[in-house]
Amino acid sequence: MKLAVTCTEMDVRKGAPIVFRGKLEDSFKKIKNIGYDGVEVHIHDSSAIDRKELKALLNQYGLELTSIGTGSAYGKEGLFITSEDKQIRDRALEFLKQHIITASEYHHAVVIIGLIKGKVSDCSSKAIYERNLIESLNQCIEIAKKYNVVLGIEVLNRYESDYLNTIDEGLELLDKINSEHLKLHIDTFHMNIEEANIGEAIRKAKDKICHVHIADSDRWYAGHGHYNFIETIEALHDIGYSHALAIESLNYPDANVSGEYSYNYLRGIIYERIKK
Ligand code: LER
Ligand code: MN
Repeated sequence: MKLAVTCTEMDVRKGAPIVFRGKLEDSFKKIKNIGYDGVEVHIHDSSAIDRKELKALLNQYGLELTSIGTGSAYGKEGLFITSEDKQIRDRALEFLKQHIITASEYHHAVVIIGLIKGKVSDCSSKAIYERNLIESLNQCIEIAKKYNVVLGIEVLNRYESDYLNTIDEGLELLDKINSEHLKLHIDTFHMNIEEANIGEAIRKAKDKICHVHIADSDRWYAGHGHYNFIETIEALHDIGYSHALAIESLNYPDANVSGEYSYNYLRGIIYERIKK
């Protein structure tokens, strides 16, 4: 299991769960010094970034790109892939396509489909929402297949999304779509709210999990709250999960302290419990 941490060059609000902000090079330097294996970069518009420069920076600091956060298209521009307005839907899909192209240069850089999937309440009915969701996901999958990228649909808590709140619901959706290019992306903060038995839910999902977000129960760094990380890490180990645990927490009291605490706390559990 690898440890990664979120970072972005976007202007994000203080309480957003992204740890390192500001110039990527400065963040990468600090992230590497802490000991992390990789980074999850939150990008607004992938077509506007210098992909070569991103790759060069990652190589320079020996960091893996584990995932791309895509939610700002929804947050900043109101774009979502279930919209009944075809123009909005197509623009959201184009954003995802550009992220897929960015991800295609890396071994396992998951393109996250979280907030960009939109909400049932943004549509006139649940049936329309589901129809649009499946249609759009299938379009994304075609592109992901072409570029050999995995899409991770994120299971979010009920206060942030009115659709896909539990791993079970995620598995039901995957059954309907059935593609190796669409898997589940889980998040400890959301699981803490929604899952009756987190270990059991993870074990049930098996190889359908492609990415994991980490924050404690209060969304601070791992170790600050009362989330049972031992249970989650043991369950992930049991299902052979070998990808990243990416810290997506508040950066309180500051990015360095928060990044360092999460790293040390999780490294300790991984070392003690799974001897790696
Ligand atoms: C995004 O990964 C997420 O977990 C949401 O709660 C948005 O912040
Ligand atoms: Mn998340």
